[in-house]
Amino acid sequence: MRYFKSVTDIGDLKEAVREAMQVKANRFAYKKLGQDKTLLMIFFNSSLRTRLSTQKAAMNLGMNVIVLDVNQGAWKLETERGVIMDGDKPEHLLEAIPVMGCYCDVIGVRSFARFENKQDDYEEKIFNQFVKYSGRPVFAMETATVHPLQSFADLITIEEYKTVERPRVVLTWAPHPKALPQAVPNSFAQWMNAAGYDFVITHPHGYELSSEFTQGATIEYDQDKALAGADFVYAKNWSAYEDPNYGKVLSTDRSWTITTEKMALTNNARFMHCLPVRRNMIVTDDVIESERSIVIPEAANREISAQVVLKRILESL
Ligand code: AN0
Ligand code: CP
Repeated sequence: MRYFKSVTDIGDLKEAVREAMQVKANRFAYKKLGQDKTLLMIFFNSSLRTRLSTQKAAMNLGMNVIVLDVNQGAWKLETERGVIMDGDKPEHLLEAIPVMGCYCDVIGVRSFARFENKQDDYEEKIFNQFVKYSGRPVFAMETATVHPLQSFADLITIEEYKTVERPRVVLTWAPHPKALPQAVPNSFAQWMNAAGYDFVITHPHGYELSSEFTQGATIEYDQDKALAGADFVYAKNWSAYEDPNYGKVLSTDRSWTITTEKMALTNNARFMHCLPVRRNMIVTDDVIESERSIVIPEAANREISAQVVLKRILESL
């Protein structure tokens, strides 16, 4: 595997989950695979889990790791070709990317949607330039439109905790004060559809996601109806995708917050969230602290999803 961005990059999901379980049972078995290989992680945006779990996964594989926070200490980067660079940005991405490629064997990129231009975001302008100009395998650590390391960890977690072969998995929008990307729900929808679960998405009108990712899911605008019989409740906020409201907050309606009463509508569901989560906006203290909440094991599986991805990339070098 040379690139990791879409669910299709990982191939057969059952096989991927099997490999994840093997890695989890013996995470130091491939310590030689990454010897003398360097991972460079580039962050255009903040991170706690992705940064730590991916670095840990790389260390499990014996790799060296360099982390660069582009906004802290590096030159400010121009990303548009053709710009007369007489402003505050001393370096262009078109030199920076191949230079970064010189110092590593594998590159991970985190670059969120900027909400300036929907087409630029959905064409993955930044990520694709890394693919084109770095000369290295590149994987997504949350791009403008997807967060596949998260979705892979979510899939592993659901497989570990499910009690029926084909669980009912409900992705629910929940309120948040700031405009957040669609990357997590886009990827989650793509992976849940590919896994073949009974998958339902619920959100207020105006929060429809791109059908490129949701195709195959049931869309239910009534959150209570959607939650009925759920085995897993996956809460997440996202901003509007559809024009003319792309990137906007249309609602902060706290009747969508996941409460104990909402969880009582489910089939004793497990509660999931990718984190970071705003308590008592997205989910109440009681629900996230309840024994049905699996947000911590879910985060722990980020190390595993990252390790499978890095292992496969190393195997292809
Ligand atoms: C980001 C998002 O919603 O995409 C990262 C989540 C993993 N969340 C925030 O910016 C709070
Ligand atoms: N879930 C997740 O990707 O968290 P970070 O933004 O902290 O990396």
